[in-house]
Amino acid sequence: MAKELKHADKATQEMFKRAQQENLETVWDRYEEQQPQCGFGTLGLCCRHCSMGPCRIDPFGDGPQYGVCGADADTIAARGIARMIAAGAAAHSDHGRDVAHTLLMVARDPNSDYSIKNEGKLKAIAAIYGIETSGKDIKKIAEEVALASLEEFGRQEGEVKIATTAPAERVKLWREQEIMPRAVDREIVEIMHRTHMGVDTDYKNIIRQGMRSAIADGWGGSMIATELSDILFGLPNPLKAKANLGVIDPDYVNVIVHGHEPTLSDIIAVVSMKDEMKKKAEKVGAKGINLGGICCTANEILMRHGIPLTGSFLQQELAIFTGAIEMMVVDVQCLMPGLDQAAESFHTKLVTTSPKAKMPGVEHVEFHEDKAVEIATNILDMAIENFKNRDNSRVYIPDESEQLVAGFTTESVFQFLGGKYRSSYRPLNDAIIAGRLRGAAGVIGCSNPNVEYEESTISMVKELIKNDVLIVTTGCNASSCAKHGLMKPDAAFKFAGQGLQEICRAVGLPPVLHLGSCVDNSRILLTLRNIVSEGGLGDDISSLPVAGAAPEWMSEKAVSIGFYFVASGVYTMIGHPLPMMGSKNLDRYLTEEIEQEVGGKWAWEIDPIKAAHKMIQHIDLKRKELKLKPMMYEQVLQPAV
Ligand code: NFS
Ligand code: SF4
Repeated sequence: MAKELKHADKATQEMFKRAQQENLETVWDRYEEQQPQCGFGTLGLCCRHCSMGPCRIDPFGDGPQYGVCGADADTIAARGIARMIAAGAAAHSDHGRDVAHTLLMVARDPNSDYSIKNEGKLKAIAAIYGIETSGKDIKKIAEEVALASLEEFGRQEGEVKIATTAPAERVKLWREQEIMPRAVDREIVEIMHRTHMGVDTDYKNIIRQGMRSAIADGWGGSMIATELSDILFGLPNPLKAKANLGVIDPDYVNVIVHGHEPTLSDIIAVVSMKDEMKKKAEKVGAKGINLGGICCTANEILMRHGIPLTGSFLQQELAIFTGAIEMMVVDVQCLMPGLDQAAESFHTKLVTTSPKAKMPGVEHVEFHEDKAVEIATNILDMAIENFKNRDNSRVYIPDESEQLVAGFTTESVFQFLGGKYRSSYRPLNDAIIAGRLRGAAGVIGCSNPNVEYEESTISMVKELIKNDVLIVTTGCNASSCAKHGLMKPDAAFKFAGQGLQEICRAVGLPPVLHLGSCVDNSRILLTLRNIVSEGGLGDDISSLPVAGAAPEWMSEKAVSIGFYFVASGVYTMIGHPLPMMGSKNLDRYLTEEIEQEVGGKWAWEIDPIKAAHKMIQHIDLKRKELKLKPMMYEQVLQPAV
């Protein structure tokens, strides 16, 4: 059995203890049972790409150094990483494709349950695709934008057009390096081709294709997911909300949406607020429906509707263990197969909705965008119906939740910083130039039982803000920051350095800004682009005093994200290294040589304080290269070891 979770938020600690007392199995228990995990896999030295194998390379040099086909450690490790990128980029981009399909449906179906909520952004995206908008019906524009976005996935020749919105210097470099993506699907397919037995064996060449695919994710599929979601569901605006398991309310029918795509969760959010649903819930003795979210779909509806964030990835089973969840509705990605067992131990009804993600024995209510309200209503009716099956003697909800401000975007952050009437990046750039702000960091990503839950995330973020580095965050890292109170404006006074504090005080911002879900990392890319175009900090992302990190990364999506940040020129830090340390050449390429090619590079450091200081060193190096003023309020920095 696992130990206690010393660094997790209090609700998680409490629920984890309870799970152990009640013999309910969690992700941490299964992680323990898997120990020791396979060393070949951890080092990236196994291959089962053909049936002459599986093969493995001896990391100590005593045993085999080549697979049956002759592939060495470099090739095998690089192929493994590239396939991770392919899977991650595929997941994000398929999400983007689905949103594009929804937009197309809205454009063509006069009776659609969705509508166009943000005409301004629709027109801005139309401009990127060269679509004429003046005097044209809004639905017609939507149709053309949807079709142009869908083209980005399947085009055979040319370039991913939306990626050309990156800074001009960056696009030029991608073209020179031959990593400018042609189309999202094409790059992913090409990874699968090149990593098939007997194709590409040059580890650098394999990784370069990986980067091309990752760029097609960040500056393509993910960006399309974000931008078209803003068009369909509205541009988020800063709002107050609550986070953690304490948002579960025993008096209500509790429904959790879990997964990623806002097409389902947004409509459930809207339907759950209807009076008619409240009345139905009252009939069974509840006060109404209480909706909450887990994983990135939580971030989507948090940002747009203020729906509380029940928890992050590692809390999905714990939420069910409260005994007060009538239903958990899932769509795609980051759904633990173990949820089924968890739900079986309680009255919780688990419902799958996507034809892409079914679970054996679990009820499947397929979601179709053309009957969105009807299906969402049915799902909520099932939850209400299940209220009577709740065993009140088993209900245990930790009384822990935190306030947060969420809903920042590339557009809204800087409305804030520029003051209400002057939406501009100038104040941000000026704060960096003047040395009030050292720089900015995107700290993002998952949580993973292979490290102490939330220790890395929270101590890294605190260390960075203490040193006047403004944080933007997304995904489960954002949930962790919220649960630990780092997204309240007064967090600046408790934890931030003096310069960052002054900025937060002037504009009422928290020192850690919630930019949304994982596909919304594209908002970070566009923010970086806007900082470049505002001027004064060099002419490419690689010259900015910024860094990225995913201290507790877990998924293949995180690998794709890391690679698109590196390929965009960002120094990118993760805790546990990518599974490729068995190849010294690949390690050197990713953490050193790659910088010559794309201006960004990887770094691995498991100690979050040391990791934060390596990021600060990088930021300071960039400040020096830009000949910026010394920091206004110099901190006594711990040296990075
Ligand atoms: Ni991102 Fe979101 Fe969380 Fe990690 Fe999973 S929910 S898409 S992959 S675990 S941050
Ligand atoms: Fe082994 Fe080569 Fe086949 Fe991989 S591709 S399993 S290294 S023979």
